[in-house]
Amino acid sequence: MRRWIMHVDMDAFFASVEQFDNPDLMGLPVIVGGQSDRGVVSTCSYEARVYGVHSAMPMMEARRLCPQAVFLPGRMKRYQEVSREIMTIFDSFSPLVEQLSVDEAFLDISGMELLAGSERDIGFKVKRSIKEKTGLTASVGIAPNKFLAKLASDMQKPDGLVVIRAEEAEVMLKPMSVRRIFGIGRSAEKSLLQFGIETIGQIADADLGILRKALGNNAALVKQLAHGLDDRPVVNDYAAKSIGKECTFEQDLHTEDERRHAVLDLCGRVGWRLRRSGVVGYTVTLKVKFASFKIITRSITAEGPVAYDEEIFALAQKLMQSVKWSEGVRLLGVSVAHLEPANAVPVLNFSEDERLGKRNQAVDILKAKFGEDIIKRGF
Ligand code: TTP
Ligand code: MG
Repeated sequence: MRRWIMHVDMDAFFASVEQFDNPDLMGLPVIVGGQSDRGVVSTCSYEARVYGVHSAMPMMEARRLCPQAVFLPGRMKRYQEVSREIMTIFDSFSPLVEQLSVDEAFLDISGMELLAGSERDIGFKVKRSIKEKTGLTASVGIAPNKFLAKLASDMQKPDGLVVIRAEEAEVMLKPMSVRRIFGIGRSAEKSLLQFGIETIGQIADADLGILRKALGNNAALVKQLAHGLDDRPVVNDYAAKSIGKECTFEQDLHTEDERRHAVLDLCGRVGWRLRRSGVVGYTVTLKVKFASFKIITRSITAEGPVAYDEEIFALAQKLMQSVKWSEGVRLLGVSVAHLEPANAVPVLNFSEDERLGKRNQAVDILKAKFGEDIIKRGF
């Protein structure tokens, strides 16, 4: 399967939120940041960037460059709120999302282009979804790896969408300044210059020994990047997270059979998300919302890690037995918490694991290709 990584970065994030919340500011230079004499600019709208204002600039200088701008102190709580909305949108597009900062994330969308038409279509969908739900624009970069995806999202800002293909990467990178490589700051740039190296193309062609002198231990990684290669995975911040899925039913469920089927379906969706994210979990939680809107949750912690549909379902069934089903069910949810990387866990029950592993792998291949509704299991 071809790897496709998407990098999404919101445009002039804090300033755009201010403009959206107060339409009078639309089209005006807006500068957000510390208002005292020693304050610095957090960010500014693209209308203010025309005057040379940028992030991290002293506020005094920004006032001098663009005195007619609207100056605002910023509302961190509000930005966090919008940030959460955006991250939820990302989660709905991919089970494998790595948040980098308040307004940007990597999404692993490998295989999904088979579903959605093309990787560019997925980019459009993400942008449209953000626009619809938050009113804001984002710039999207799509490429075979993180390095190129981040570069791509920056190439057509604001409201951009750029796809870089593996075969065009090296030629495109060649003339770029070494500073375009994430992690090469002013001092690394200086040391490279001592060896006459100014462009990414020159790094690609340089002798590794020379690069080591200039960059130390990072030399090999940087040389790879200069060739457009980067196999760093997209990693979930799974320690803080659980992976789960909920479903509100059009009509309340009343029978054990209906509940069992619904929970089985949820376990399949959760299992798929765990495996795609390369994690296993220990605690399974069942959430039930009854017709009366009363909500209960029940949790169980397994002795060993779980990631296969059958394992999650076995635990969820135990939880179902502990619930008093005295009324109709409006919503059911299954989630798995206490996550860790799958490769950190030694396999104990080898033959059983192998059997389950093969079965789950077959399901995963179908889901990646045709979407997760392609297959439903019966036990
Ligand atoms: P960025 O994504 O770097 O900037 P941006 O979204 O404002 O603009 P761009 O269109 O170029 O992406 O940072 C996201 C937010 O983080 C930004 O809106 C404000 C905050 N921030 C600071 O507070 N200080 C800083 O120095 C930077 C760079 C960002
Ligand atoms: Mg941004």
